Amino acid sequence: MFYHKEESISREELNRLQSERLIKTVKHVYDNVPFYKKKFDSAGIKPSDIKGVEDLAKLPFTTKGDLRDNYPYGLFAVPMKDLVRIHASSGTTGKMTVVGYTQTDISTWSELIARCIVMAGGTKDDIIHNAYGYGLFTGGLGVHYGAEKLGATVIPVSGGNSQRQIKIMQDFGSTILTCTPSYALNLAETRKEMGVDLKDIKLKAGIFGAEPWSENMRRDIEKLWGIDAIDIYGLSEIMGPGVACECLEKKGLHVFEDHFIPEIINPETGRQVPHGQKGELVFTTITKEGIPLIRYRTRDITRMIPEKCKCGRTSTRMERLSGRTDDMLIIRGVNVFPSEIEMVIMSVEGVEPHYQIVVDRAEHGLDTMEVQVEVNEKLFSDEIKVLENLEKKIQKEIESVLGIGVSVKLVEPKSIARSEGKAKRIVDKRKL
Ligand code: DLL
Repeated sequence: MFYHKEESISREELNRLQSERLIKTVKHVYDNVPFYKKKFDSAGIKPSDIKGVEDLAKLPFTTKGDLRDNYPYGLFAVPMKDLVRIHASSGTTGKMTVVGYTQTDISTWSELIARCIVMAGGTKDDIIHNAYGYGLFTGGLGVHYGAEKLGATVIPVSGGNSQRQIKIMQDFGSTILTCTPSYALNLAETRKEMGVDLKDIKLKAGIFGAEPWSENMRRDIEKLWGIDAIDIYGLSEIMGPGVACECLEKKGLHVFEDHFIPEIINPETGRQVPHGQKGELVFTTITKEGIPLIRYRTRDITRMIPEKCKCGRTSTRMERLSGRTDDMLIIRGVNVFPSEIEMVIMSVEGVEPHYQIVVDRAEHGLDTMEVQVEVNEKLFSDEIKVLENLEKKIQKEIESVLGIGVSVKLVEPKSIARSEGKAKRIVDKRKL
């Protein structure tokens, strides 16, 4: 087992390293980004007030709104001539968020991805089938450079053209698949349709992320491909993929704390929650040059796992994401996370892992939620009674988890649009 040297250091050593890097980063942004100087000044904070990680909470938060207000380059901390790459994420609303990388940033990022591949059991002998989208999205190029850094062979196939993907996998001998979990399911379906036998595919692992998925979906993907499915997390503002990643224990994602300091806060009060409790994930980058971010509010919800991991790495782990503060649907006043619905759907025999949640507001003003779930061919050709009973069963289970009424509609196989990148699970027709 290979560890990067920072992965098994003691808490004290890590603390020292983080403090040193934090102090440097705070000074760097204060001196080079007018936005931070203004923000720190108005909060009455000087860089010299930050003596180590224990002072982190004195610093103000940064939000996606700040990035948008300073579109495109306002938060960059180095002159453009020092940047070698730009990425951007479109998001669902408004302006893109734009990030820039120096040569050192690209090198750090690549090293982190290399560490992720190793955590998934990969080595330089692997053939990485990279089906994350190439372009402004960080998934494609991020994984690409990391795979090369490890010395593995990367196939830059990008997303789409699923039949060709399967042919390439078969002919080129891909051993590790990297893409979104929904695309891994989509590809599994294509493989079956093409009649390609699993024994002609050499995949042994997959590194999946960029969208929420559940433990049950992991089980499905592992079975469909005969692989270890590893969860990778990241966001373009902080770096891209490779902010945290699971090891083969598959018990939460190790955060690369030598580069990013995580905090969990109560999204309403902004205060840190006790260790182990759920809340909003906040990151401070401590080695980034191009666009360092201080206490960046990710809007992602998770908790830190206090226990040590069996793999031997000493870094803290975060639980698989349970949703986003802005993905949370408020249905008739009740907070609903799509992940809770997914958990139920994926535990039912005979339904496919393809679903969509349609939210609307009825004329009388009440919110309605319909969960559309695909069934497999066999079930679909069954008696109507069987389908009705299954609909009722799923409805009851979702209702008992959420505590509100929903309607469930079983739909034909293949009727829900397949994704080649991030899946669109929620259709909110309400005009809020
Ligand atoms: O999705 C970076 C990435 C690429 C991560 C490839 C993993 C693999 P953004 O487009 O900026 O960056 O979207 C970031 O996606 O805040 C989460 O809400 C969500 N997300 C990312 N990874 C996971 C994951 C990339 N493993 C946003 N589980 C984040 C759940 C995830 N959600």
